[in-house]
Amino acid sequence: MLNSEIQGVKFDKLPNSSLDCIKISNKFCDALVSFQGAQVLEFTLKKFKKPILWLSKLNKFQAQTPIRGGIPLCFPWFGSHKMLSNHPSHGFARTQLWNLANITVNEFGHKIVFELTDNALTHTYWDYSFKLIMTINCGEKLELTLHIENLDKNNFDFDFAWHSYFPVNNIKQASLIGLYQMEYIDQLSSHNLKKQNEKIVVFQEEIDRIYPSTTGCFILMQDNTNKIYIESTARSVIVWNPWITKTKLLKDLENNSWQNFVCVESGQVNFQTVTLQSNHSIVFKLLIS
Ligand code: TA6
Repeated sequence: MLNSEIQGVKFDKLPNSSLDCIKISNKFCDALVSFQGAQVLEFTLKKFKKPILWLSKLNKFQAQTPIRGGIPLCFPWFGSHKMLSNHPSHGFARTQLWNLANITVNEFGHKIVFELTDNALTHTYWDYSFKLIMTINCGEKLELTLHIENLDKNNFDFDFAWHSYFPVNNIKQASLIGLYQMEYIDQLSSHNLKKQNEKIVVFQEEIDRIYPSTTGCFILMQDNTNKIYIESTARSVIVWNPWITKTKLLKDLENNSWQNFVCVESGQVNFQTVTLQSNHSIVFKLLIS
């Protein structure tokens, strides 16, 4: 067990689990972050007294099992692997144990820095040398910075997404602003390119859409008054809710949980795949408030 002399930092284990986590509390927010996946699991802004991330109650927090909720990182591919069906959905970053590089606190809150470098397992899935640095700023806003370094002698392509789960009181009263006139791929139909003709996205049925090129800035109306601002330097966004039938097929979701979350996932996917040259790096940011 790690111990911490830093104010507002507590190292612990996830419930009934061997997985390490960090509990953060400061004047702005409370947060829970797992070492597995460098994944923010919970984040509550004290001024609103409500969580701005959603976490499934059925997570068992078993090692190398994806945790449903918070902000899982999909890297170095999104969704199923294009060629190899036995490769993990959404890549390996979210099920790897990341190294805690640093934690600091100042008047603006806590900054946690996690790192992940290639290892024998990652090379079986993706034969490149790399380093990921995830910086998590827990303050008046939740800010994630992902720094991707290509340490390989070859260039490599990657997709990524912060697969963020946001709470809504009733999905049917929620809506998403910021996608008007953007093109999207409907994962539930013929995968052909469609256009967002309505000014807002509403949720009246299962939805699974990839918008490859957007402004990166959105407003999630949780209901008629409460809203969450999502701003990213990444250009793609994926919008997902499994609705009734799909939810029943996911063992880490309660049957009625589809009513209380929506995923608005910021990243670079599809024709926004990133090509990173050897010995180069790139940085993406996500701000949630
Ligand atoms: O959010 C888009 C998506 O690719 C959906 O198709 C669904 O598979 C979801 O991700 C959840 O994926 P997971 O592997 O976390 O169950």
